[in-house]
Amino acid sequence: MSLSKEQIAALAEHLENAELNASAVKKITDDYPDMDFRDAYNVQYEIRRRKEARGIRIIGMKMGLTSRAKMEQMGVDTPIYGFLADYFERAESGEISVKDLIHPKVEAEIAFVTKSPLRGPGCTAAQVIAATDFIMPAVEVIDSRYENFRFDLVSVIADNASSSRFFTGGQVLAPMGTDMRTIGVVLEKNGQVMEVGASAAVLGNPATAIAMLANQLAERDEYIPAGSTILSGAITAAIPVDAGDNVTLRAHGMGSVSMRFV
Ligand code: OOG
Ligand code: MG
Repeated sequence: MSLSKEQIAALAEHLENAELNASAVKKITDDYPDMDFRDAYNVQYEIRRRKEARGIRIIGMKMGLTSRAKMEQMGVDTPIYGFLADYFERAESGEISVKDLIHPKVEAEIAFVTKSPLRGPGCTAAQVIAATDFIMPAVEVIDSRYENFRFDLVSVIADNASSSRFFTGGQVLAPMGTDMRTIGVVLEKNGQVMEVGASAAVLGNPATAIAMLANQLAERDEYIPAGSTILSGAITAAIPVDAGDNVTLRAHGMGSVSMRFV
């Protein structure tokens, strides 16, 4: 750990302002090259605390960089997590205004909704399946607060793993009887296929990403509460979107989720 309490508070305010004003900033490790993972999550938890102090609810969590496609796209090699605030969620078939965002990209994901708490260490994919109420297709809209979407792991963790908005919808599935590895996904923009993949791209099984989240949270004595919505991470690379774009995610056996960027 290299950051003082005051530095953590100042960095959290700086990054949250970048989010709220939709203005890009340079990555924070340029000024704090000695920051470590613990410092980075401390900044993320301080952003979370600031939001909760204003009455914003935390409705779930997300894993990021859980597929090879994403790790290669962003040039980093370790899965990370972030939190999902209530105002990140958008209704299926809804609109999303790009003027509130810096340089949004969309990702195809599988969302898990839990019915009982999940705690690490030692949390397994089987325990995740037992604690899952249902899964559904999700489109995450990521929006790094860093210039040109360029960062290192420590910087992106502090920036709440680029979280900004997400859509869920389509057809929910019970975890029992579903092979979570073979869910085929097609991500379309303006009627054109942009990315295709299968859910096993996420750590072999997206349930493993949720178990990894529980185990990473345990390092801070945190856990996944019942009733959480958790994004398991992008199956394919993310694609940039702009005003006027229509995006549809089709997931095999799970219907589709669509949205319009305005
Ligand atoms: C970090 C967030 C990655 C995912 O699903 O892999 C992420 C980023 O690429 O900006 O949400
Ligand atoms: Mg994501």
